[in-house]
Amino acid sequence: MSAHDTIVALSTAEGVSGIAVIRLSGTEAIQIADQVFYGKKLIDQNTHTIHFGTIRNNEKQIIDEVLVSLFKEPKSFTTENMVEISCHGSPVIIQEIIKLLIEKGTRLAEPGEFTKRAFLHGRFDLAQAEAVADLINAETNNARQVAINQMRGGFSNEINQLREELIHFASLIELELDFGEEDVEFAKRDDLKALILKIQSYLQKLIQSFDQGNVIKNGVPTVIAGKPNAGKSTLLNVLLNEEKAIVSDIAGTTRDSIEDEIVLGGINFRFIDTAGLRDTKDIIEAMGVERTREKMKKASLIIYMVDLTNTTADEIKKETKDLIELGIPFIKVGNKLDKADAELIDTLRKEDFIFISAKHNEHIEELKEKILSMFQWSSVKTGDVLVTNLRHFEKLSQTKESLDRVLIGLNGSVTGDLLAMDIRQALHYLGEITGTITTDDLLENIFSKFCIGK
Ligand SMILES: Nc1nc2c(ncn2[C@@H]2O[C@H](COP(=O)(O)OP(=O)(O)OP(=O)(O)O)[C@@H](O)[C@H]2O)c(=O)[nH]1
Ligand SMILES: [Mg+2]
Repeated sequence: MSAHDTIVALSTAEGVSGIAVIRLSGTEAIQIADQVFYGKKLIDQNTHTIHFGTIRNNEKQIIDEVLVSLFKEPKSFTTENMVEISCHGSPVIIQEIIKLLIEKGTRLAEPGEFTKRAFLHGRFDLAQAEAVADLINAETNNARQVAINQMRGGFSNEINQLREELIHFASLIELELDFGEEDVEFAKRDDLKALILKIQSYLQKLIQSFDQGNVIKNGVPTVIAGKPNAGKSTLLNVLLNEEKAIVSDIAGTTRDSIEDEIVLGGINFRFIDTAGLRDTKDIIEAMGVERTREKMKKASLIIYMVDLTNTTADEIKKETKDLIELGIPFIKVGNKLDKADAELIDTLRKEDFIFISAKHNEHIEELKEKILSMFQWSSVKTGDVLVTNLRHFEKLSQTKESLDRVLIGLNGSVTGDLLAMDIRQALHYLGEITGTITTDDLLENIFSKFCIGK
């Protein structure tokens, strides 16, 4: 099928709504719309105009009254002819209109196909196309801002420019190779080294931004862990402001993990309440404890909670040691402050504990501040460039590794052909980020994750 065949899809959400938008894109989009739209003749109208009329499946039967927006190539999202039909948001109307358009020669779009076409026609590069999906899926204001910064250019321009400079050197070195035995040096090694150092420092900045970018895009899985009865479920409920988990004074109440998300300081936290850690003969509880350990390993943050009325400094020392071995950042929380022993509190104060009463909602704000302080940065602003996409992060890291090898080669005066190989490799990885180099598999992988209609 040609890339220009005309595709159709509902671009607004499924279900009943005030208005729904059905989108068409392709060479024939306007002619096909003209066959079902009764009002003005669309083909004679200017681009970027809106027209009122009816959609009919024959001269007589009106399916709906609609507004049609026209976008003539190349001034559209996909750069192809596009028509957007705004109809009433009833699933029956939507279905009838799409059915009719398919009868007239369009086909149903695949997931992400509008964006894919925009990319293939050079409307934007691959990293920007991926940012479109991130923008739609943004769950916090920060995530929205990062996505829109990337969609509007982000690191694409810089990477493309650095890539161009590197290509220049690669071709000079390859030219040297053509001269074989003769001792020529077209590519000045000092200049090449300076360029690579410049690229490395830019890559390093981007790679480092992933820690923050990843948190902004994917949120922070935060496990609440500790012994049975410490008050973990009570804390989860207080944080969520909802009676989500069962609380009881029976040790071993929570068996499965229970989780939910809240936004704190512009970051999405997924709090995970878990079965209390202890050796138990109860098979189900033991499975729950195993699950807790799994969740802890995958967490980005652990809230380690102790029951101040039922623990000792020695016990805490041992548990903290286990946590340090796990290597995941954790916050130490002493619960049941209302009934706690003053002496124990004094001892733990030196250990950087936060004291709360989950049941009485005391010092919870302090705990929230502590949690946020683990991710301290100011909120994302227009123009800030952060890497949020794992694929980009991996490609950037691979580019950097290839360039590391070029630098080592330059310092050890390696032959031109080896240098050229590593430079080509770096160029390949850079090209994959912005999509100068793509494969069908890569595109399929990226766009299949989009929704239909985008
Ligand atoms: N006095 C006091 N009691 C509390 C506090 N927080 C929780 N509790 C009580 O401690 C008991 C255990 O609370 P849970 O939240 O079920 O404890 P848990 O850590 O989830 O326990 P498991 O699910 O068994 O691992 C309940 O009776 C709570 O009411 C507190 O701040 N002060
Ligand atoms: Mg519990």
